[in-house]
Amino acid sequence: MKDILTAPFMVEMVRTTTNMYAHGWDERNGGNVSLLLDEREVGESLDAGRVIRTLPTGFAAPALDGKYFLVTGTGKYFKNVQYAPEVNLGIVRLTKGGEEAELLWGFEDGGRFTSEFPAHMMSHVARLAVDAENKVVMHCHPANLLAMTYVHSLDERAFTRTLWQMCTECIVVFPDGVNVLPWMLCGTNEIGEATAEKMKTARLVVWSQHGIYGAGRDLDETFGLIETAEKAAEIYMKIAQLPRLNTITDEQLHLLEARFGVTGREGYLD
Ligand code: 2HA
Ligand code: ZN
Repeated sequence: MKDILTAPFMVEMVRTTTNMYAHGWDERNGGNVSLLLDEREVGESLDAGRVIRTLPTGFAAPALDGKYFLVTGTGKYFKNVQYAPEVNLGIVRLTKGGEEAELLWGFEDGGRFTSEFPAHMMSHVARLAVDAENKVVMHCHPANLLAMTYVHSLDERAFTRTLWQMCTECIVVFPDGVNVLPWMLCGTNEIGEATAEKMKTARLVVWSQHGIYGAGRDLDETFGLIETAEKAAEIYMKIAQLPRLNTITDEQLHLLEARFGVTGREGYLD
């Protein structure tokens, strides 16, 4: 049996959560990440027949029955993941149509998965229906995106267009744009369902006055997606109160579409 702490998925998860903390996106216990694992990968370093504990999830997700996830723990600090992955992270297998999670590794202090588990699992279902390669759901609290939700219209087209105009690369990195939820109570099935609904049409979903969700095929890509949107929001927050003399025009955004072989969200460009 291989050492699970050196498994590529574990190393990447530790590096990514550490980096998210370093970026200031995950103060205290803020943020959560879930990574869909390959059964074969898990089997190389774990006896999948040995269930440590069974945890109720409080929702159904039949599409994820039998699937394995590496996930951050509730109340845990990203700052600490690198020093004690076996306490701050856990590997679970969903059973009973997603209503139960079998803990196979981690949460060694008796902990459990993130309070945002519903939003994560429901978002995995939504993204997998659009992209069979999707593996990651990532949530964090980047300051500029959050700040933007106080001063910018929450209209999804307007919000997306503003971000696209802030850096040349934005439309290339997230042509599907950014969907936006109004403020909602976090940690509930309701916000989970609302997030998953928004995930059907975009890989980024802003939670107003709270943070952002990103989805992607690996941890690096998903981190980069949020990083790019947050950079654009940072530029916006720097210039929002200044007279704007120049911008990236829709004509230029169309040139980027052609050059990089992407298509911006239908109806978002004039
Ligand atoms: O506490 O970020 O949304 C973790 C969170 C909740
Ligand atoms: Zn949060």
